[in-house]
Amino acid sequence: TPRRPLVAGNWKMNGLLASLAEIAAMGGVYDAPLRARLELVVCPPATLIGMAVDIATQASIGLGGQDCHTAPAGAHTGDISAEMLKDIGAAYVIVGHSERRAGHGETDALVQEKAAAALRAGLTPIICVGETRAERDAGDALTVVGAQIAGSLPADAPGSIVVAYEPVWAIGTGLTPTVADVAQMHAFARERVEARLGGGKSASVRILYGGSVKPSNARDLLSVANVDGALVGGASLAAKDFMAIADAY
Ligand code: G2H
Repeated sequence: TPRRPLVAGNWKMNGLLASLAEIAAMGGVYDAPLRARLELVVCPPATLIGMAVDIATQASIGLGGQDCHTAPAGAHTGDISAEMLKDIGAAYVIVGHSERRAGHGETDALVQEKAAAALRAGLTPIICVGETRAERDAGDALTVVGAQIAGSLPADAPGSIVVAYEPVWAIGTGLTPTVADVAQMHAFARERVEARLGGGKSASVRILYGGSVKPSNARDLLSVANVDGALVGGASLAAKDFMAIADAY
């Protein structure tokens, strides 16, 4: 595959100054052979990104935000723009995570606007999609994810964007889909990305799997065709677990 695998950590609302030591520890394990195999990114809370830049840069670890506003600046109390993330040293930003879709009412249209804002600011968006348990049980998983891809990716996005398939029922639950289900979904997702972007761009779009990825299941999940890496939540907080997952490649 021409796609460089990407293992990204999503710290969610976790991390204090002391947690910077984990990024340093990740850097200690992310040696030249591992760097040659895969790209490593950490998305700490925005409060820590600026503090993490020196440590991460030295270790060749990329940094990302977990959300951004659609506007570059303005009267939006509490929000953070893609420009601000870029300014302090982030290269990526997660948009449309299910916790934002569910907890903050984010729609596909809004997620698409955020992804476009990220691209304008020079960030690579990691655009999240995924079905709920009820949707999967009803046999609608592919339909739902297909619609999310069509609605959440800017039509003119480049092939450098990242898509993360995160079944909502697998997030933080310890449950994961079968390897066969992951293979089916990722092949379908690539097809839908191509339908949305066109021009063969989907061949370079990295499609990550996310949802309860841990050292013990990483090898199985990451060896599936069309899985170009992982978006890791809980298991990315400790360098030991996160690097064990990265080492599964
Ligand atoms: C899914 C994932 C990271 P976890 O939200 O985005 O979290 O690995 O804790 O299930």
